[in-house]
Amino acid sequence: MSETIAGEAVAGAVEERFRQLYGAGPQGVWAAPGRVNLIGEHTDYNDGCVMPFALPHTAVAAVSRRDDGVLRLHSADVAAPVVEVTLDSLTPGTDKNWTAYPAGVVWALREAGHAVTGADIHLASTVPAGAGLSSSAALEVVVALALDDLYELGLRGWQLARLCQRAENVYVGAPVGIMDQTASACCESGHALFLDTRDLSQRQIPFDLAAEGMRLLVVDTRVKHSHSEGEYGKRRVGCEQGAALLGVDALRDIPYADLDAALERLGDEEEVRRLVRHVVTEDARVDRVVALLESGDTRAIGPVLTAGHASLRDDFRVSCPELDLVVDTAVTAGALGARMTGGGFGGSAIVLAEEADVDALTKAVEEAFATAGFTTPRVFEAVPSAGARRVA
Ligand code: GAF
Repeated sequence: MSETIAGEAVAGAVEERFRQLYGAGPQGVWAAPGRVNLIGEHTDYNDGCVMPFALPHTAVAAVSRRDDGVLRLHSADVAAPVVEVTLDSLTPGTDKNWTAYPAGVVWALREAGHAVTGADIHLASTVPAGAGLSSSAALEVVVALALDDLYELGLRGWQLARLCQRAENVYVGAPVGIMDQTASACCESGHALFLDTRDLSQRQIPFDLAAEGMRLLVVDTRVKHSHSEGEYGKRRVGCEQGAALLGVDALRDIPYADLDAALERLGDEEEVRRLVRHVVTEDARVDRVVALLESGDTRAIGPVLTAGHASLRDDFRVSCPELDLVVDTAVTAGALGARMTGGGFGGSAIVLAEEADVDALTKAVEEAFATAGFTTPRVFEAVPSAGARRVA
Protein backbone atom coordinates (compact mmCIF):
# COMPACT_ATOMS: atom_id res chain seq x y z
CA MET A 1 0.00 0.00 0.00
CA SER A 2 2.45 2.62 1.12
CA GLU A 3 5.26 3.30 -1.30
CA THR A 4 8.43 5.19 -0.48
CA ILE A 5 10.73 5.82 -3.38
CA ALA A 6 12.97 8.61 -2.19
CA GLY A 7 15.92 9.97 -4.18
CA GLU A 8 18.43 8.79 -1.58
CA ALA A 9 17.42 5.16 -2.24
CA VAL A 10 18.14 5.27 -5.96
CA ALA A 11 21.11 7.67 -6.00
CA GLY A 12 23.67 4.84 -6.29
CA ALA A 13 21.97 3.22 -9.28
CA VAL A 14 21.58 6.57 -11.05
CA GLU A 15 25.23 7.40 -10.42
CA GLU A 16 26.33 4.02 -11.79
CA ARG A 17 24.21 4.38 -14.94
CA PHE A 18 25.72 7.85 -15.50
CA ARG A 19 29.18 6.30 -15.35
CA GLN A 20 28.21 3.68 -17.95
CA LEU A 21 26.69 6.28 -20.26
CA TYR A 22 29.32 8.99 -20.07
CA GLY A 23 32.48 7.08 -19.11
CA ALA A 24 33.15 8.81 -15.76
CA GLY A 25 31.22 9.36 -12.54
CA PRO A 26 28.99 12.45 -12.11
CA GLN A 27 30.01 15.46 -10.05
CA GLY A 28 26.90 14.96 -7.95
CA VAL A 29 23.38 13.54 -7.67
CA TRP A 30 20.29 15.62 -6.83
CA ALA A 31 16.61 14.81 -6.16
CA ALA A 32 13.41 16.86 -6.48
CA PRO A 33 9.95 15.59 -5.51
CA GLY A 34 6.52 15.49 -7.06
CA ARG A 35 3.68 16.95 -5.00
CA VAL A 36 0.05 16.69 -4.11
CA ASN A 37 -1.93 19.86 -3.55
CA LEU A 38 -4.04 19.84 -0.40
CA ILE A 39 -6.16 22.87 -1.34
CA GLY A 40 -5.96 25.91 -3.64
CA GLU A 41 -6.57 24.51 -7.12
CA HIS A 42 -6.34 26.68 -10.24
CA THR A 43 -5.65 29.67 -8.03
CA ASP A 44 -1.91 29.95 -8.72
CA TYR A 45 -2.37 31.81 -12.03
CA ASN A 46 -4.90 34.06 -10.32
CA ASP A 47 -2.35 35.32 -7.78
CA GLY A 48 -4.06 33.26 -5.05
CA CYS A 49 -2.72 31.01 -2.30
CA VAL A 50 -2.07 27.27 -2.51
CA MET A 51 -1.05 24.52 -0.09
CA PRO A 52 0.88 21.66 -1.67
CA PHE A 53 3.16 19.16 0.05
CA ALA A 54 5.99 17.09 -1.40
CA LEU A 55 5.71 13.37 -2.10
CA PRO A 56 8.52 10.92 -1.30
CA HIS A 57 8.60 10.19 -5.04
CA THR A 58 11.38 12.12 -6.74
CA ALA A 59 13.11 12.87 -9.99
CA VAL A 60 16.82 12.12 -9.55
CA ALA A 61 19.59 13.60 -11.70
CA ALA A 62 23.26 12.64 -11.91
CA VAL A 63 25.03 15.61 -13.47
CA SER A 64 28.47 16.86 -14.48
CA ARG A 65 29.21 20.26 -15.98
CA ARG A 66 30.83 20.73 -19.38
CA ASP A 67 32.58 23.76 -20.74
CA ASP A 68 32.15 23.20 -24.49
CA GLY A 69 28.58 24.43 -25.06
CA VAL A 70 27.16 20.90 -25.32
CA LEU A 71 24.22 19.40 -23.42
CA ARG A 72 23.85 15.62 -23.25
CA LEU A 73 20.62 14.15 -21.88
CA HIS A 74 19.52 10.65 -21.00
CA SER A 75 16.58 9.23 -19.06
CA ALA A 76 16.22 5.82 -17.47
CA ASP A 77 12.49 6.14 -18.07
CA VAL A 78 12.60 6.55 -21.85
CA ALA A 79 13.88 3.87 -24.23
CA ALA A 80 16.16 6.14 -26.27
CA PRO A 81 19.89 6.75 -26.54
CA VAL A 82 21.70 9.84 -25.22
CA VAL A 83 20.46 13.04 -26.89
CA GLU A 84 23.18 15.61 -27.67
CA VAL A 85 22.46 19.26 -28.48
CA THR A 86 24.46 22.47 -28.53
CA LEU A 87 23.32 25.20 -26.13
CA ASP A 88 23.21 27.76 -28.93
CA SER A 89 20.66 25.64 -30.81
CA LEU A 90 18.11 25.59 -27.95
CA THR A 91 14.96 27.24 -29.31
CA PRO A 92 11.60 27.56 -27.49
CA GLY A 93 8.74 25.52 -28.95
CA THR A 94 10.88 23.23 -31.09
CA ASP A 95 11.23 20.17 -28.83
CA LYS A 96 8.13 18.01 -28.33
CA ASN A 97 9.91 15.27 -26.35
CA TRP A 98 10.77 14.76 -22.67
CA THR A 99 14.10 16.48 -23.33
CA ALA A 100 12.25 19.82 -23.57
CA TYR A 101 12.01 19.93 -19.74
CA PRO A 102 15.72 19.72 -18.87
CA ALA A 103 16.77 21.59 -22.02
CA GLY A 104 14.20 24.29 -21.24
CA VAL A 105 15.76 24.80 -17.82
CA VAL A 106 19.21 25.24 -19.36
CA TRP A 107 17.69 27.67 -21.87
CA ALA A 108 15.93 29.64 -19.11
CA LEU A 109 19.09 29.87 -16.99
CA ARG A 110 21.09 31.19 -19.94
CA GLU A 111 18.32 33.56 -20.99
CA ALA A 112 18.39 34.97 -17.43
CA GLY A 113 22.11 35.68 -17.90
CA HIS A 114 23.63 32.75 -16.02
CA ALA A 115 26.83 31.49 -17.63
CA VAL A 116 25.91 27.81 -17.98
CA THR A 117 28.32 26.25 -20.50
CA GLY A 118 27.03 22.70 -20.80
CA ALA A 119 26.22 19.52 -18.88
CA ASP A 120 25.96 15.75 -19.01
CA ILE A 121 22.71 14.66 -17.36
CA HIS A 122 21.19 11.28 -16.58
CA LEU A 123 17.68 11.33 -15.07
CA ALA A 124 15.48 8.73 -13.41
CA SER A 125 12.12 9.47 -11.82
CA THR A 126 9.78 7.66 -9.46
CA VAL A 127 7.09 10.35 -9.79
CA PRO A 128 4.24 8.76 -11.77
CA ALA A 129 4.05 10.55 -15.14
CA GLY A 130 0.80 12.11 -16.32
CA ALA A 131 -0.83 11.46 -12.93
CA GLY A 132 -1.24 15.11 -11.87
CA LEU A 133 1.59 14.73 -9.35
CA SER A 134 4.05 17.19 -10.94
CA SER A 135 6.43 14.81 -12.65
CA SER A 136 7.39 17.61 -15.09
CA ALA A 137 8.13 20.15 -12.36
CA ALA A 138 10.25 17.57 -10.53
CA LEU A 139 12.35 17.05 -13.68
CA GLU A 140 12.78 20.79 -14.14
CA VAL A 141 13.64 21.53 -10.53
CA VAL A 142 16.16 18.72 -10.15
CA VAL A 143 18.07 19.96 -13.20
CA ALA A 144 17.87 23.59 -12.06
CA LEU A 145 19.17 22.70 -8.59
CA ALA A 146 22.03 20.60 -9.98
CA LEU A 147 23.15 23.39 -12.30
CA ASP A 148 22.72 25.97 -9.55
CA ASP A 149 25.13 23.92 -7.40
CA LEU A 150 27.63 23.04 -10.13
CA TYR A 151 27.81 26.59 -11.50
CA GLU A 152 27.65 28.14 -8.00
CA LEU A 153 24.77 30.43 -8.99
CA GLY A 154 23.47 30.84 -5.43
CA LEU A 155 19.81 30.93 -6.45
CA ARG A 156 17.08 30.58 -3.81
CA GLY A 157 14.32 27.95 -4.08
CA TRP A 158 11.72 30.46 -5.28
CA GLN A 159 14.16 31.78 -7.92
CA LEU A 160 14.75 28.27 -9.24
CA ALA A 161 10.97 27.78 -9.31
CA ARG A 162 10.48 30.96 -11.37
CA LEU A 163 13.14 29.86 -13.89
CA CYS A 164 11.55 26.42 -14.16
CA GLN A 165 8.12 27.95 -14.70
CA ARG A 166 9.58 30.10 -17.48
CA ALA A 167 11.11 26.98 -19.05
CA GLU A 168 7.72 25.29 -19.02
CA ASN A 169 5.72 28.32 -20.18
CA VAL A 170 8.03 29.45 -22.94
CA TYR A 171 10.31 26.55 -23.92
CA VAL A 172 7.84 23.66 -23.47
CA GLY A 173 4.79 25.80 -24.23
CA ALA A 174 2.54 24.81 -21.27
CA PRO A 175 0.84 27.84 -19.60
CA VAL A 176 1.18 26.50 -16.02
CA GLY A 177 1.29 28.54 -12.82
CA ILE A 178 4.07 28.60 -10.21
CA MET A 179 2.75 26.12 -7.65
CA ASP A 180 4.34 22.86 -8.77
CA GLN A 181 7.87 24.17 -9.24
CA THR A 182 7.77 26.01 -5.91
CA ALA A 183 6.44 22.93 -4.14
CA SER A 184 9.22 20.79 -5.56
CA ALA A 185 11.90 23.36 -4.71
CA CYS A 186 10.68 24.57 -1.30
CA CYS A 187 8.59 21.94 0.54
CA GLU A 188 9.82 20.53 3.85
CA SER A 189 9.32 17.11 5.37
CA GLY A 190 6.32 16.90 7.73
CA HIS A 191 4.85 20.17 6.42
CA ALA A 192 2.47 21.57 3.86
CA LEU A 193 3.68 24.70 2.09
CA PHE A 194 1.36 27.69 2.40
CA LEU A 195 2.39 29.73 -0.63
CA ASP A 196 1.13 33.12 -1.71
CA THR A 197 1.63 33.00 -5.48
CA ARG A 198 1.44 36.79 -5.80
CA ASP A 199 4.71 37.50 -3.99
CA LEU A 200 5.92 33.91 -3.40
CA SER A 201 5.97 34.43 0.37
CA GLN A 202 5.76 31.10 2.16
CA ARG A 203 4.93 29.51 5.47
CA GLN A 204 5.62 25.89 6.42
CA ILE A 205 2.51 24.47 8.11
CA PRO A 206 3.10 21.34 10.25
CA PHE A 207 1.09 18.51 8.68
CA ASP A 208 1.62 15.21 10.45
CA LEU A 209 -1.54 13.19 9.92
CA ALA A 210 -0.10 9.95 11.30
CA ALA A 211 0.43 11.59 14.70
CA GLU A 212 -3.32 12.27 14.79
CA GLY A 213 -4.43 8.83 13.57
CA MET A 214 -5.22 9.90 10.03
CA ARG A 215 -3.85 9.17 6.57
CA LEU A 216 -3.95 10.88 3.21
CA LEU A 217 -4.34 8.55 0.25
CA VAL A 218 -3.50 9.38 -3.34
CA VAL A 219 -5.67 7.63 -5.91
CA ASP A 220 -4.11 7.77 -9.36
CA THR A 221 -7.02 7.16 -11.75
CA ARG A 222 -4.51 6.36 -14.51
CA VAL A 223 -6.39 8.73 -16.80
CA LYS A 224 -3.55 10.71 -18.37
CA HIS A 225 -3.69 14.47 -18.57
CA SER A 226 -1.55 17.04 -20.34
CA HIS A 227 -1.32 20.76 -19.63
CA SER A 228 -0.07 21.73 -23.04
CA GLU A 229 -3.41 20.65 -24.43
CA GLY A 230 -6.05 23.35 -24.71
CA GLU A 231 -8.42 23.03 -21.74
CA TYR A 232 -6.04 24.27 -19.03
CA GLY A 233 -5.12 27.29 -21.16
CA LYS A 234 -8.79 28.04 -21.82
CA ARG A 235 -9.51 28.18 -18.08
CA ARG A 236 -6.57 30.50 -17.61
CA VAL A 237 -7.75 32.86 -20.36
CA GLY A 238 -11.30 32.78 -18.93
CA CYS A 239 -9.99 33.80 -15.50
CA GLU A 240 -8.04 36.67 -17.06
CA GLN A 241 -11.21 37.79 -18.86
CA GLY A 242 -13.06 37.71 -15.54
CA ALA A 243 -10.42 39.85 -13.86
CA ALA A 244 -10.48 42.34 -16.76
CA LEU A 245 -14.29 42.58 -16.73
CA LEU A 246 -14.23 43.18 -12.98
CA GLY A 247 -11.42 45.75 -13.22
CA VAL A 248 -8.90 43.94 -10.99
CA ASP A 249 -5.33 42.77 -11.65
CA ALA A 250 -6.20 39.17 -10.77
CA LEU A 251 -9.20 37.29 -9.37
CA ARG A 252 -7.35 37.10 -6.07
CA ASP A 253 -8.38 40.75 -5.63
CA ILE A 254 -12.09 39.89 -5.34
CA PRO A 255 -12.80 39.38 -1.60
CA TYR A 256 -15.18 36.54 -0.77
CA ALA A 257 -17.57 39.06 0.78
CA ASP A 258 -17.86 40.78 -2.62
CA LEU A 259 -18.46 37.61 -4.65
CA ASP A 260 -22.21 38.04 -5.14
CA ALA A 261 -21.78 41.62 -6.31
CA ALA A 262 -18.99 40.54 -8.68
CA LEU A 263 -21.14 37.76 -10.16
CA GLU A 264 -23.97 40.24 -10.59
CA ARG A 265 -21.68 42.57 -12.52
CA LEU A 266 -20.70 39.75 -14.88
CA GLY A 267 -24.34 39.56 -16.02
CA ASP A 268 -24.90 36.82 -18.57
CA GLU A 269 -21.20 35.90 -18.99
CA GLU A 270 -22.13 32.47 -17.64
CA GLU A 271 -18.83 30.68 -18.25
CA VAL A 272 -16.73 33.48 -16.77
CA ARG A 273 -19.10 33.65 -13.80
CA ARG A 274 -18.47 29.97 -13.05
CA LEU A 275 -14.70 30.38 -13.26
CA VAL A 276 -14.78 33.46 -11.00
CA ARG A 277 -17.00 31.68 -8.48
CA HIS A 278 -14.58 28.77 -8.28
CA VAL A 279 -11.48 30.89 -7.82
CA VAL A 280 -12.97 33.22 -5.21
CA THR A 281 -14.53 30.39 -3.19
CA GLU A 282 -11.33 28.33 -3.50
CA ASP A 283 -9.26 31.22 -2.13
CA ALA A 284 -11.66 31.26 0.84
CA ARG A 285 -11.27 27.49 1.27
CA VAL A 286 -7.49 27.87 1.44
CA ASP A 287 -7.89 30.46 4.21
CA ARG A 288 -10.26 28.11 6.03
CA VAL A 289 -7.91 25.11 5.78
CA VAL A 290 -4.94 27.13 7.04
CA ALA A 291 -7.00 28.42 9.98
CA LEU A 292 -8.21 24.91 10.85
CA LEU A 293 -4.72 23.39 10.64
CA GLU A 294 -3.21 26.17 12.71
CA SER A 295 -5.89 25.76 15.38
CA GLY A 296 -5.26 22.00 15.51
CA ASP A 297 -8.69 21.06 14.10
CA THR A 298 -7.30 18.87 11.31
CA ARG A 299 -10.32 16.58 10.88
CA ALA A 300 -12.49 19.59 10.09
CA ILE A 301 -10.60 20.23 6.84
CA GLY A 302 -12.28 17.16 5.29
CA PRO A 303 -15.58 18.80 4.26
CA VAL A 304 -13.65 21.81 2.93
CA LEU A 305 -11.66 19.52 0.62
CA THR A 306 -14.86 17.85 -0.58
CA ALA A 307 -16.48 21.24 -1.23
CA GLY A 308 -13.40 22.14 -3.28
CA HIS A 309 -13.98 19.11 -5.45
CA ALA A 310 -17.61 20.06 -6.10
CA SER A 311 -16.45 23.51 -7.18
CA LEU A 312 -13.80 22.08 -9.53
CA ARG A 313 -16.38 19.66 -10.96
CA ASP A 314 -19.37 21.97 -11.34
CA ASP A 315 -17.92 25.48 -11.71
CA PHE A 316 -14.40 25.09 -13.05
CA ARG A 317 -15.28 21.86 -14.93
CA VAL A 318 -11.88 20.19 -14.81
CA SER A 319 -12.90 16.89 -13.23
CA CYS A 320 -13.73 13.65 -15.04
CA PRO A 321 -15.94 10.61 -14.26
CA GLU A 322 -13.04 8.65 -12.71
CA LEU A 323 -12.09 11.49 -10.32
CA ASP A 324 -15.75 12.03 -9.38
CA LEU A 325 -16.11 8.32 -8.69
CA VAL A 326 -13.13 8.32 -6.31
CA VAL A 327 -14.53 11.28 -4.39
CA ASP A 328 -18.14 10.06 -4.25
CA THR A 329 -17.15 6.53 -3.28
CA ALA A 330 -14.64 7.60 -0.64
CA VAL A 331 -16.97 10.13 1.00
CA THR A 332 -19.91 7.69 0.96
CA ALA A 333 -17.66 5.01 2.48
CA GLY A 334 -16.71 7.27 5.39
CA ALA A 335 -13.68 9.33 4.30
CA LEU A 336 -13.24 12.64 6.14
CA GLY A 337 -12.96 14.40 2.78
CA ALA A 338 -11.75 13.92 -0.80
CA ARG A 339 -10.98 15.94 -3.89
CA MET A 340 -9.15 15.86 -7.18
CA THR A 341 -5.64 17.30 -6.92
CA GLY A 342 -3.60 19.15 -9.56
CA GLY A 343 -4.79 20.40 -12.92
CA GLY A 344 -7.50 17.77 -13.48
CA PHE A 345 -8.86 16.24 -16.70
CA GLY A 346 -7.61 12.94 -15.26
CA GLY A 347 -4.72 12.38 -12.88
CA SER A 348 -5.14 11.84 -9.15
CA ALA A 349 -7.52 12.44 -6.26
CA ILE A 350 -6.67 12.67 -2.57
CA VAL A 351 -8.66 11.06 0.22
CA LEU A 352 -8.36 12.15 3.88
CA ALA A 353 -9.18 9.18 6.07
CA GLU A 354 -9.07 7.82 9.57
CA GLU A 355 -6.21 5.34 9.78
CA ALA A 356 -8.64 2.55 10.71
CA ASP A 357 -10.69 3.15 7.53
CA VAL A 358 -7.87 3.05 4.99
CA ASP A 359 -8.23 -0.58 3.88
CA ALA A 360 -12.01 -0.43 3.60
CA LEU A 361 -11.85 2.83 1.63
CA THR A 362 -9.22 1.48 -0.74
CA LYS A 363 -11.33 -1.60 -1.36
CA ALA A 364 -14.46 0.48 -1.90
CA VAL A 365 -12.73 2.64 -4.51
CA GLU A 366 -11.19 -0.36 -6.29
CA GLU A 367 -14.55 -2.14 -6.39
CA ALA A 368 -16.33 0.96 -7.68
CA PHE A 369 -13.76 1.24 -10.48
CA ALA A 370 -14.18 -2.44 -11.38
CA THR A 371 -17.98 -2.08 -11.45
CA ALA A 372 -17.72 1.02 -13.67
CA GLY A 373 -15.34 -0.80 -16.04
CA PHE A 374 -12.51 1.68 -15.32
CA THR A 375 -8.82 0.73 -15.21
CA THR A 376 -7.73 -0.34 -11.70
CA PRO A 377 -6.48 2.78 -9.91
CA ARG A 378 -3.13 3.01 -8.13
CA VAL A 379 -3.58 3.85 -4.44
CA PHE A 380 -0.77 4.89 -2.12
CA GLU A 381 -0.30 6.87 1.07
CA ALA A 382 1.18 10.36 0.77
CA VAL A 383 3.52 11.39 3.58
CA PRO A 384 4.70 15.04 3.44
CA SER A 385 8.33 14.74 2.38
CA ALA A 386 11.43 16.83 1.70
CA GLY A 387 11.84 19.31 -1.14
CA ALA A 388 14.70 19.42 -3.65
CA ARG A 389 18.14 18.49 -2.30
CA ARG A 390 21.55 17.07 -3.10
CA VAL A 391 21.66 13.32 -2.38
CA ALA A 392 25.22 12.36 -3.34
C1 GAF B 1 -1.16 22.21 -12.72
C2 GAF B 1 -0.31 23.45 -12.94
F1 GAF B 1 0.95 23.10 -13.32
C3 GAF B 1 -0.26 24.30 -11.68
O1 GAF B 1 0.42 25.49 -11.95
C4 GAF B 1 -1.67 24.59 -11.16
O2 GAF B 1 -2.31 25.55 -11.93
C5 GAF B 1 -2.49 23.31 -11.08
O3 GAF B 1 -2.47 22.59 -12.31
C6 GAF B 1 -3.94 23.59 -10.72
O4 GAF B 1 -4.01 24.11 -9.43
O5 GAF B 1 -0.57 21.34 -11.80
